[in-house]
Parts: sequence; C-alpha cells; structure tokens
Amino acid sequence: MKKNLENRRSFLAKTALSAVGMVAGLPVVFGRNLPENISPIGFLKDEEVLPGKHPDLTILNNRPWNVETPAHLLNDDVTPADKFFIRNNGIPPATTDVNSWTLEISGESVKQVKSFTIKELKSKFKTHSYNLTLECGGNGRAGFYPSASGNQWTEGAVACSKWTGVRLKDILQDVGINADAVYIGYYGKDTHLSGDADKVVISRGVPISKALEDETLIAWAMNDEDIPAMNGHPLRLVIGGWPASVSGKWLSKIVVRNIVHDGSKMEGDSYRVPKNPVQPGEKVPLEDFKIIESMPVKSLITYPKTGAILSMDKKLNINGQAWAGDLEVSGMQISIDFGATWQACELRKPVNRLAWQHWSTEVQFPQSGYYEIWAKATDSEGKSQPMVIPGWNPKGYLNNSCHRIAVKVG
Ligand SMILES: Nc1nc2c(c(=O)[nH]1)N[C@H]1C(S)=C(S)[C@@H](COP(=O)(O)O)O[C@H]1N2
Ligand SMILES: [Mo]
Repeated sequence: MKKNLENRRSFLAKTALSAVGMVAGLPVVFGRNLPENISPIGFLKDEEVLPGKHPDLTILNNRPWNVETPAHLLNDDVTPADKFFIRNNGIPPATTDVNSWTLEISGESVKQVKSFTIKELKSKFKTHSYNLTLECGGNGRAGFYPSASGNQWTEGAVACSKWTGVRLKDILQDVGINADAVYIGYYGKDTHLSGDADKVVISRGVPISKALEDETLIAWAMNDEDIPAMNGHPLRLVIGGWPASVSGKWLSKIVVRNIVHDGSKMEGDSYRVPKNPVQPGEKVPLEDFKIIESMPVKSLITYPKTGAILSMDKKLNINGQAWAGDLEVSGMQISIDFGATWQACELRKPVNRLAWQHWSTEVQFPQSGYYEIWAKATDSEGKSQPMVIPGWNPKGYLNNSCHRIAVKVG
C-alpha cells in the first residue's frame, strides 16, 4: 500500500496528495513539502470527524465540511454512502429526530399552508426511487485561471446514488398551488457559520416546471438506508441534473413562489454565471449574471486510478461514468494521444432519466512509456466536453473540460 503510494508520487508528484494543505482545519505547515513517506491524511482520525465516510476522501475544508471524492472511488454505478461528497455551507443541525421532523409547504402561491411528518409523507403519497446525479456547480473550480475563490474542487464533487421518497409534484398537488406559481425554494435546518440564528445558510430553488418533474423527490433514504448525517438526514430535496445546490439538505420547508425565488445564494454571483462570455479575470456587474440551470455534459475516468503503472502485455480496460444534466449522454470517447485521435467507448443507457451512465473500453498501448488518457462525453444535442477549461466566470462554475489521467506503461 505504502510502497505504491511512494512510487506513484515520485512520477506524478502533484496528483496524490496535492489537495492536502489543510487537515482537520489545521494548516499542515509546508503541507506540499512533506517528506515522501508521510501522508498528512494519516493525521486524521476519521472516526473522530467524519463517521461513515471513506478515509480516502479529500478534505478541502472542515468549517464548514467540504469533502470530495477522488475519481477512482467513483467507479460504482450507484455511489455508496461512504463515497458521497459533502458540500456544507453552514453547520448541520445538532439533532435530527425522525419522529418529530416536519416538512412545511407554504409560500404565496400555495392554496393553503400544510405540514407533514415524515410518517405522513410515507403513508399519504406513493414512494418512488431514482438514481440521480448530483454535481456541485463549483466542481472543477480548481482548474480556472485566474483562480476563483471558494472550495477548490477538482473532479470529485459529484455522485449518483439511489434516492427514495415521494414526488414533490404529488405533495404540491395535495396542497394545491395557484396558477401564478413560477418557482419553488427550500429551507433546511442547518445553521449559519456566524452563529446568527436569523441568518439563512442557503435557500435555493428551481422553476416550477423542474419542481414538477417525476424525478424531483422529497427523499428520506439513500441506497435503501437512512440518508447520511452530512448529506441531509432525515429529509432532503433531491433534484438531479442541476447544480446540487438546489437539492436542499435537512429539509424543513418548501415555499412555492410567484416570483423567481430570492432566498440566500439565489442572487449576486452565487450559482450564477455571466450572461455573455467574459475575458478571464474580468469584473462582471451583478445585473449581467444568470442563474445556472442544467449542468453541462461531463465524464470521469474511474478506472484506472491516475498514476497507475500498467503492464504492456495486456489490453487495458478503462471505464468511468458520464452524465449530461437534463439530457442523456449519447456518445463517449477516449484519447491516449492528447486528443489527436479518439476511440469510441461502450456506453450504457441510464438506469432512469438523470442518472449517470457507465462507460468502458479497452486500449492497447502502442509502445511502453508515459500516457495521458483523456475522456470526452457528448450529449444528446451533440455537445461535447471541451478539452481545455471553458468559459471563465468569477465564481468558477461549470468547468466540464475533459478528465485526464496519467499512466505509465512498461
Ligand atoms: N440545507 C443545505 N442544503 C444544501 C447545502 C447546504 O449547505 N445546506 N449545500 C448545497 C450544495 S452547494 C451542494 S453542492 C449539495 C451537496 O450535497 P452533499 O453534501 O450531500 O454532497 O447540497 C446542497 N444543499
Ligand atoms: Mo454546491
């Protein structure tokens, strides 16, 4: 185990532990210059800090928790709970009692305000399950130059798990919504970092048309178990294909609005990008931003792991996952020559709409040496992933450039 790590680091010095400059909130002094045989992750007693999470997840911040999943740990078609990334904007609620938890439906466009316990949700409405891809709008932020402030996500702020709950549309039908309803917004029970109880951590939402899709769930289970504490237990809004910031955790209230929801992080430069393309580094007036809707087409190579040392004598099986926001992925290609030539991959159909799709292929390397493997997905409207970092924007959203890994064949 240790040995492999050292080998890998010597030929790909930056990939293995580059994100670990901060461990458990304490800056690791000269974290990037640690002796080769010391893993800063080893300082972390994972049972102390992140129960139920895989020890190899990368901690970007612990106040609030922001933790990403290395690409090679996203090989499962259904992301297990321990490999599901965490993006907290505030402090998770201290107590989450399933029996007393309620969901209120209110807002100016509901016919009546109604409240449901989780038990009532389960008994009143039909239960549905969907595999849904959740990707943080800032996934890939680390790639932008000039750099954007915020968590420096590389590739791993994405997951696709099985979510179980009731359709938001069934609840809204029961409550009754007015014809002027244009948007929904969520509120959760996490608290603001400042400790100010009146400050809302995050309250985002989607247009009513997206809210009423079959796959938009109020979920109490992930992968047939309770939702993990950090991922929203006991109740969560889950909306696939859009920035995961619309999937409200620790959900306590949904409001139906007759205006575009104006909750915390709906306005300013939060989860918004310039309406027109801008020069990298340009200052953009706030009135020139628009809300991010569907996420763009993207893919990951989840096997092999970057830094792998492979043998020349057999074909290498390469595989990964691909997704395309509201659309389906229709094609998948890889290149082992920096994009000069591309080879088509096998691509599975999604299990259901808004679920990521597994892809695989085999390659025979022409000779020994160093290679990069690049992966490129194309969506059902013919749009592909760019090979270089696309559309610079002030907050570093929507980087869907090709995932690249490095391997040595020898
Ligand atoms: N209540 C609440 N919901 C939230 C957040 C939050 O901080 N509080 N973060 C949002 C963001 S920005 C993302 S990317 C996803 C992350 O979901 P995860 O932590 O389960 O991976 O949750 C969203 N829902
Ligand atoms: Mo996010």
